[in-house]
Amino acid sequence: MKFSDDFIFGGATAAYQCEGSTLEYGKGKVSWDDFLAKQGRFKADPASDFYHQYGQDLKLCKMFGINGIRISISWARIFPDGTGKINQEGIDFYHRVFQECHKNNVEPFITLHHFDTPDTLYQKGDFLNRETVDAFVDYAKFCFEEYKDEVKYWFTFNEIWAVATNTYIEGTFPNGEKYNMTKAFQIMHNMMLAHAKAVVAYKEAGYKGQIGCVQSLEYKYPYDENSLDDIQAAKNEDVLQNQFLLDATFKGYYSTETMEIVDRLVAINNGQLDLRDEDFEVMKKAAVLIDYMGMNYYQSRFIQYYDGENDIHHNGTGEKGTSRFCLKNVGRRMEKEGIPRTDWDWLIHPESMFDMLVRIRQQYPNYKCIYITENGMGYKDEFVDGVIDDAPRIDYIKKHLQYALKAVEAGVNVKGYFVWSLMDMFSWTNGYNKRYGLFYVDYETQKRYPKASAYWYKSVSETKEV
Ligand code: BGP
Repeated sequence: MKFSDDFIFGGATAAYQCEGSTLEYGKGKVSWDDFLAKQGRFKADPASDFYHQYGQDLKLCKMFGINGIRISISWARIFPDGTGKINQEGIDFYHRVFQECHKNNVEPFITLHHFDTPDTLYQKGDFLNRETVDAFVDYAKFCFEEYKDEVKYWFTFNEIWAVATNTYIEGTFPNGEKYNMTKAFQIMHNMMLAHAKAVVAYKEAGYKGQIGCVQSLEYKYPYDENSLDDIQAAKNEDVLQNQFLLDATFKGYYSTETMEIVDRLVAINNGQLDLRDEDFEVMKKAAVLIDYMGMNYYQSRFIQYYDGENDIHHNGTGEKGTSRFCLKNVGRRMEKEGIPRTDWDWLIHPESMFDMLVRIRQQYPNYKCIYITENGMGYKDEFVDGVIDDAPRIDYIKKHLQYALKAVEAGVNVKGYFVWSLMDMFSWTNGYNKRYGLFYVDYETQKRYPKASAYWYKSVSETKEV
């Protein structure tokens, strides 16, 4: 079986990770700028300098059969303070980028928010503050109208779970709070509310394009499938990362099963959630109106029962075997024999992507369509005289594409796949030694070099076979 002729073989990017020029051309500060400066490990300038290099990146897309690109708009380039005064230079920049996409027959899929809340709003509580919800909707409406002739595919948010866990559980995103389950759930809810309001606004205005959001999912298996405790631990983590957001996306409310676990986890934290009836009204509307969901999929987890103290260590250096994720009353993530890992301890388990796709179709039969909006492998690429032989990455992508195709065979409507990432770029908590690109970036010269994976991806895009 082959992929259909209109299948998107894409590459994914995100503004803050590739644009560089983080405080130039009228752009306002975002939550990351001071946070990274304080850490002093690395910064997002010039990254892959997409601000100036997008012409060559899009040319490479065309040459290598990449017919779709995920790009995010930097909110603070349009509204430097999040609301109010606009920055014309920023607005014009994205017009130029989108026009260049179309010139090269590369369909732009645009994300409105990819982890980079404008600092002014971030300082007021980010999406925990409902003012940010309203500001986001205004920004979204502005973009819908401004770019209506160039953009037909929108995503409201990238990876709401990643925002929640990295900000409030793992503490690796600004400003690094740990083990606060209540804030994690609350920010997910508020962001899904903002998503829903933006979707309803888009559809009510009658634009011709399509809209959805991007969720990051990981299949959670019990470490010991015969242990009831492990089964419950896996369910806890599943609700925390997957089911809470999938319910919000496709139902517009949280099921009783979901809320039982959410309430328990929040109560243990002595917390309380602010979930209002009027939120669910708009979320239910959006659940019917969305055209697709973007699924970022990298790995699965094996979860064991755990009642010890919270203990999380993020492997942000590529020193294999240094990760720990033990969450009190939720579970502990385990390695599993026979399942390989990357140097950053990400499990390579492609069949779990199939399991997740099939699960969505079964559990949320109204889902319409799925784009795999990110999948790829962080790897310490070696550059030898301009040649980058990234065979492990090819193997990773190939197997995931095979399982995507298997899911299509099983009746799941998957319409596209975007490799994370199009070219090497800045990685939020890992810096620059974790490369993902199809194209190697020499950060000194900003020259791009196609890796072996880029040539291989081109042949897949041409033959539609994998
Ligand atoms: C996703 C994000 C991307 C990207 C990717 C790889 O969570 O949407 O922005 O960074 O993961 O993650 P990392 O860079 O941490 O390896």
